[in-house]
Amino acid sequence: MTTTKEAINLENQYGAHNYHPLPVVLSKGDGVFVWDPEGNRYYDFLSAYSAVNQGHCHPKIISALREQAETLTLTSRAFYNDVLGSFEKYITEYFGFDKVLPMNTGAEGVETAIKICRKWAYERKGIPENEAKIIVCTNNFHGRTTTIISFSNDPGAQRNFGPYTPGFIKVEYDSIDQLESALKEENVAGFLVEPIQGEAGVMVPDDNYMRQAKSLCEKHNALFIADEIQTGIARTGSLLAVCGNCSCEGHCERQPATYAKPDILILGKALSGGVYPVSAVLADSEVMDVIQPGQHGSTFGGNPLAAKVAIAALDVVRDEHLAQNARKLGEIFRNEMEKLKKESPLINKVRGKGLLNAVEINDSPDSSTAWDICVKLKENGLLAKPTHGNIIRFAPPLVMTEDQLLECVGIIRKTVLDFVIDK
Ligand code: IF1
Repeated sequence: MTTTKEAINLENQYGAHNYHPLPVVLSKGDGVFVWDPEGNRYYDFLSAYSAVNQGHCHPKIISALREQAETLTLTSRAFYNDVLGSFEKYITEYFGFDKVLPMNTGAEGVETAIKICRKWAYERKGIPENEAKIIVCTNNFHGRTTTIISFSNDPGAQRNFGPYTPGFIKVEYDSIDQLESALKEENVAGFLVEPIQGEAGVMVPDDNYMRQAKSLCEKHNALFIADEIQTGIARTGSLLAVCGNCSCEGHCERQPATYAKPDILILGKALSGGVYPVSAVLADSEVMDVIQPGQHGSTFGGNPLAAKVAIAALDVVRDEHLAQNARKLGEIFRNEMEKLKKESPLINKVRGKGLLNAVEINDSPDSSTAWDICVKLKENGLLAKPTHGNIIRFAPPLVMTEDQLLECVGIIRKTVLDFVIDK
């Protein structure tokens, strides 16, 4: 067994330094818990950035993985396979769309959505070739490919990766006025947006932002593209964050007024319960049918192993009522953090939806305070990591019980109240 020290040294010596992990090594995961090589147990409050909504190594998902892995893993799309069609039927009915284009990573899903949107603009909207513009938001995070970072405003993600892909217009997040004026520009093909900006620090927009954005896109014949890679799959207390306040757990026939159905929906992360890379782009036929044979794909996209795992992962979300649990526990968590805010000068703001939450620490984003608090949290048995300096994201697996959540609130409370900023 590799010790914590050995594992860290090996990564430092042989791995690219593209991350700065918290000083903890994980060697086992089960449900809401992870363990280090020395057997210390931690509550996981990051959930692999919301990829393990169903909990680590969920038995139903693992047995689907194991069974398919011993049968047929990869065929390429040069041939049909006996799992993909069933998955495509299942996921399109589950989310209420005509068609799905299966990929692997979230960034590939976003790139796929951008290509579909542009192709639709040229072939259905009649925008002149190579003139399509897609509106994006400031402080967005949609992945790390060259095109995606071309429309990032995070210098760390963008600098020295040029030349950049053109064709993107930036507007302020949660600003309907700026979106409306951008939609009036010529050659606008679509609007790509996170229903809640995760990496930016769990920025929750106005309740009506998604619905208003959708209707503005309809008015200006532009595609409304929702990146639910992090907010989807029950994380924010409903099946999708664009469901608004509906506590739906599967495609709801009610189509409540709060539901801002995207023209293109992008899913990833928890679509596989963190067991295998699976992403998917869903759209109705009038959009999806712009893609014809030979125009898009990937070696692993739609492989039988991914398809089987994703079916099991979505079953778990529905069977275990994870959206309802996320909604209930999220309210408790934010209430408890608001109480802690009254007791500690360290906490500036509390925000989030469902079990995607963040606490803003009352110190400069350039300070190490949030990081130092996370190191202390680790010592007290809970793993979380700051995003953007002074904001700590708290996102446990959605299978957590209320008792476990309250125990974690106790750990956070103790850690924050005992914490002394060393200047
Ligand atoms: C890293 C962030 C989170 C995403 C949204 C697309 C993707 C992501 C809304 C791309 C991925 C991951 C990437 C990972 C850390 C994590 C992250 F901090 F980077 F921004 F969650 F907030 N759209 N987010 O959140 O999906 O290609 O990674 O499968 O790159 O460090 P991917």
